[in-house]
Amino acid sequence: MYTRCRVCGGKVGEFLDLGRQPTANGFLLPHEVNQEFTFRLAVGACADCALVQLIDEVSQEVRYHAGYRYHASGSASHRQHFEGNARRLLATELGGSDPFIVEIGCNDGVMLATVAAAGVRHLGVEPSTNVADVARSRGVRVLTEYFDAGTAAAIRAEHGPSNVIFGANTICHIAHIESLMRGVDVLLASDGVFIFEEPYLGTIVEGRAFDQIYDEHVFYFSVTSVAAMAERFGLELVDAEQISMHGGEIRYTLARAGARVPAPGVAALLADEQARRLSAPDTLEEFGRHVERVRDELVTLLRQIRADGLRVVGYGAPGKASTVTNYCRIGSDLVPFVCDSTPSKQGHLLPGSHLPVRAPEAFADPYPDYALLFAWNHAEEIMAKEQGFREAGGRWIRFVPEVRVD
Ligand code: JHZ
Ligand code: ZN
Repeated sequence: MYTRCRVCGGKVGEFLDLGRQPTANGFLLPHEVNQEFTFRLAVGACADCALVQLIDEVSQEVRYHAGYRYHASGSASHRQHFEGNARRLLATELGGSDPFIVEIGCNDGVMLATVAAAGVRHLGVEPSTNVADVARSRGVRVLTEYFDAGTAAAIRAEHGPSNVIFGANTICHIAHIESLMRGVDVLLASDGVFIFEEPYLGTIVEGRAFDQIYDEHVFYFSVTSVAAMAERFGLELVDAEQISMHGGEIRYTLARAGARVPAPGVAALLADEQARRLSAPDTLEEFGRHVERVRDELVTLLRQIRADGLRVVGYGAPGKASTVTNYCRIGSDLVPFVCDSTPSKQGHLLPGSHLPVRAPEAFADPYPDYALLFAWNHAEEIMAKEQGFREAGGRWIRFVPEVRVD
């Protein structure tokens, strides 16, 4: 159990307890339900550096392994986003002679495949061997390891310094972030950049996206906490851009201190977070009370629908669905199944709540009266492909930022 900040050693004050929870990507087969692992999902904020983080953590070997379920290429919008990222890096940071890029947690190669196709030197560092193999099949070079100071030193010894170190939805997963940051310091070229895009505390707190909180997300970054972390390791936050991924993230760019002129957006976002009192205890506690209200309203609604003899099916089985179903205790009595397009999730049960996951075809067979949108960050893509549901009189239920039926 942590009460000390993983970055600065300051005191972490707990503000939200989402109860005992399984690992959010721990999909199970029916015969495995008796061996399920759980831990206490609670979050707190560091009084010194403002970093919001889990109180207890799940070991990385339990989270990332040969059966990791999340495939980053699973949605069209993600594929486009990461291909765009790769093209931009190729045109900017990777334009010099024989550049080298390292990606921390390259998953199925959704970003690096474009870099590999351009013939640029690269290395993905990915501990989950199943997704690493998919990346390799796309021509991506992958080291199946966890990224830390030791791995970084070995990479530097073999390949030389890195012009870009990149991570997307992975840096916030790494509990040994202190070792990761030392590794970045070892590996980064003197004029290199460490770029990472992660769920944003501002979106989670103000957008009420409490389902972003789960075992894999050890940290909930803000511009304030990332700027402080950079400084501790001789780096500087030189850019912070808001992007729409996963409902609202920030892409942070770190360079060696003094190496680049910070973009004006950094100071603006820092001032904004101060003005909004984003990491203040009363702001975070108010968020916690809102989450309890959402839980009560959602459960009341689902019970009413069942009492009226109507059907609800869950749409999407993202990691987020584990948090909300387990926190609200939504079982198959309220939501008989969830449909998801990821083949490796189908035929399995959602962790903790044990809702069965079925292929998307089950959704229309026949359409339910209501669909509970777990993959709300993909609403546009999903609504576009499921127009028939609305036409058949179906209604969508959302719970972020509020419980809403439309
Ligand atoms: P999606 C991921 O979280 C995983 P998750 C990870 N833990 C992380 O850190 C965060 O991102 C930031 C399905 N789907 O992208 C596919 C459909 O069924 O919100 C996925 O299972 N039909 C690394 O798991 C899920 O929804 C569709 O049409 O919360 C979406 O998962 C579409 C578009 C998606 O990530
Ligand atoms: Zn701290």
